[in-house]
Amino acid sequence: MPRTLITSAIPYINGIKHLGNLIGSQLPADLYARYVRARGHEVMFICATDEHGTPAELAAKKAGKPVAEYCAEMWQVQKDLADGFRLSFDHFGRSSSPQNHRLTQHFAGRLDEAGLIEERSERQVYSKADGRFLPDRYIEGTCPNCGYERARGDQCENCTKQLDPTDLIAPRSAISGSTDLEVRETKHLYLLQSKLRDRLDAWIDGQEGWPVLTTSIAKKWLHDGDGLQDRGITRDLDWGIPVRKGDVPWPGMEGKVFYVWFDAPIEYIAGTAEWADATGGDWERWWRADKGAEDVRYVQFMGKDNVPFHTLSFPATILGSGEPWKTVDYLKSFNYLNYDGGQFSTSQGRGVFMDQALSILPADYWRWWLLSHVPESSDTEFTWARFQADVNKDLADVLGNFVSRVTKFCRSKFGEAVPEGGAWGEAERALVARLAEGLTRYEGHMDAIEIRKAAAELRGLWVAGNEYLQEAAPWSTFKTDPDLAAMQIRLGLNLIRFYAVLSAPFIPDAAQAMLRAMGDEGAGWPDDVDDALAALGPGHAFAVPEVLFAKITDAQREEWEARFAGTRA
Ligand code: B3M
Ligand code: ZN
Repeated sequence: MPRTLITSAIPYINGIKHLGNLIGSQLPADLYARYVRARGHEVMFICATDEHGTPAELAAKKAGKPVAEYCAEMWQVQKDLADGFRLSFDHFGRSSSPQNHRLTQHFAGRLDEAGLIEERSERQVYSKADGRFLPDRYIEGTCPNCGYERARGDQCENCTKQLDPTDLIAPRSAISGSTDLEVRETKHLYLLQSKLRDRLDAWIDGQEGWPVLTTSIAKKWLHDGDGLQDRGITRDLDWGIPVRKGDVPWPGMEGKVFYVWFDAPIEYIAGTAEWADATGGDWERWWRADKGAEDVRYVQFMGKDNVPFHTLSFPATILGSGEPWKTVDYLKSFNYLNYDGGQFSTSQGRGVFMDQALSILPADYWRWWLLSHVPESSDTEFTWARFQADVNKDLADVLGNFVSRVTKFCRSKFGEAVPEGGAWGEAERALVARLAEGLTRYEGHMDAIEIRKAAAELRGLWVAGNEYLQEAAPWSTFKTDPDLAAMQIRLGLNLIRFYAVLSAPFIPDAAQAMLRAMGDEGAGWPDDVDDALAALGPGHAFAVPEVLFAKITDAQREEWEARFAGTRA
């Protein structure tokens, strides 16, 4: 059985994520996990909350709570929302787990033994007004690379360049806004990434068929200008993973913690260990080539701003350890989803957030629209008008209408069981041939994680069924040839089952409702379209399902447009 390890970038703990975050990693990762499970793979799908560093501390401060308490609460909030969107993680972990403490300290110890860590006295920005050092996001200023004015101390959101706080032009404290800053000496550990440049370069060159977006970002930071820099991996903060060499203290590093971007990707491994501890499973067979993971295919999902950390920093940790850890086999990255003429923004509360989305519509509406418009080759934009038009057309007019017409017609003319009728004729054989070709293309796009193409192909399969029904017109043939109508409807009912199975990765709740109505909840992926469309034989009982997708009305659209126009309180 093929084995697939899937990780989604782990969302920061600092509040509820917006739809741009969701479509940038977790949702496409879930689509793929559901698909490969349906194709018979053994899957380990891991996500977690990213709980350390300045985002967590700043958010807890704002909420007026101790940071550990804040993180525990927000983990539950994010977990419930993930469940609401039907994200099918095998485990949703926490980067603050004991497993991650242990593994992060282990990696640091190994890197030190390999001569890849150096203690450096460095100049850090100190805020006199705040009485503390200002690492990473505690400081904001202008990006020296692109001139963006709201760049943070760790990375420029605009051009993705990784930064050090002292690089910023016109810096200010993110806590107090104070510009009364000075540079002071402090000691930190540096990961000597520059020594790993050739190994990383060769490793990236050895990857076949990665998306251009991924490799171009990796190569850019590997070769451009100052190229791969040694990175400080410790911070003067209270909250985080204490700096230790494996299980022994690190002299001179007392009171310091690891940098959040050092421990966050290690949580992919630690999250699997959390899963193992909770279930009695074996996590090493997913992660260690010497413990059975050599045949695992590892796929990562993330937004483009996270790519440098996953193509350079995290592989530097893994390769530098000298141990046989699994590295990523395919890295799928995404551009940004914009909101109604601007950007989604957590800090400004702009856009639609996961809790708000679920409060107005079921998950499948969002899943379908977001996945079928996923920003793969360029940024895309959410507008309420597009959302309304696409959802009404694809889900209500095409798929929902098909299901409703077939089941209601059958109930009224033949009763609630699959009717018999004669053998397929020319029109049916032509439809089956069309569906078989489409299915092969759909599988090809899903295998390649070409999500927009896959969604378009799936929509095409739904449309083909509708067109068939329109031309076959069983409501007319019934009057002259009830047997012919029965055969057409028998095929229609089987199409509902077929669509449910293929659509489940995109719209799992509707798919389940369709299968339940067809009395075949265990239906598996079709090997052969002819067989799949004869699976429900004459006499098989079915039910007319509730309306699958209600149309979004103009009044609803206008109300939501107004409600979500401003910024969240
Ligand atoms: N938490 C950034 C983000 O949510 C960061 C990802 C970590 S992946 C190891 O976009
Ligand atoms: Zn920049």
